[in-house]
Amino acid sequence: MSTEPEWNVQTAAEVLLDAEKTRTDRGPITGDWPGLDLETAYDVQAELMARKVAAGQHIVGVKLGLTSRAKQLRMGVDSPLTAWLTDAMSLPLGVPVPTAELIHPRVEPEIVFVLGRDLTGPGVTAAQAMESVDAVYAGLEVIDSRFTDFKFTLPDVVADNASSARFVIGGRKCRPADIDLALEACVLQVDGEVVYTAAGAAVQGHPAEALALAANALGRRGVVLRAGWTVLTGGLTDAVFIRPGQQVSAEFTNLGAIVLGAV
Ligand code: 0L1
Ligand code: MG
Repeated sequence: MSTEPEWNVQTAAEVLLDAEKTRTDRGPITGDWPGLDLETAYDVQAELMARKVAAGQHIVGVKLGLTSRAKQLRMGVDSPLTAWLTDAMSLPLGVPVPTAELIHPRVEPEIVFVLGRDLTGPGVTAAQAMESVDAVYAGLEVIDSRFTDFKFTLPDVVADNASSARFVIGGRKCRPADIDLALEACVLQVDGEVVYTAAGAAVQGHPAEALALAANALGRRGVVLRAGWTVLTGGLTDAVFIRPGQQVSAEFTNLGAIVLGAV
């Protein structure tokens, strides 16, 4: 008798949560379940998040993934996606990445919005999206795909909540009107060596476009972006591995610098 799971939304969510809990990477779900389409993958993501919420986590915002060409080229996936942030993913500034809790963490620099009012799509333009933003911050996202070697298709990474693991928000709060975010530069270093550079325009031409994209995509699924939520607009550059003892830093023109260690 076969011991293969019967693939459906529930079993896929269970398999991904188990991989996260046991720190065990696996092959893509689409290898076992070739019929997993994008819409069903978002259902898996929703089921996975419902289980995290039932276990006590709270939704604190949304994240976009694969919004820059650098990320799309590296991952071989050419479409942006949305996913969720919970309080359990938030790493306070100055606290190192707990690598023992993760599989193969990588870090990427992001421009982060905190919303001052609700934002309801579809039909939202980038300019309208920016009107809902209260503050802009520098950010670092720690991603940790549950798939071996970060190899996945779009439905796989959507189901896996876009490789979410941890995120850090910088200490300098900026007003959106005070910065040209398309021209905001970022230098990413590992142990003092410059690895990647980018400007805010790397994210969909302007990070506000990414915010509008999230509002519109989630609006079509009946979800409103709430005042107070954090929005990670997507990696500006490719991500770098972080190992115990290493230090990754992102220095922005106006948003300040974030340094992230690892234990
Ligand atoms: O910000 C991002 O583009 C995150 C993408 C998540 C998928 C990944 O690179 O593992
Ligand atoms: Mg990211």
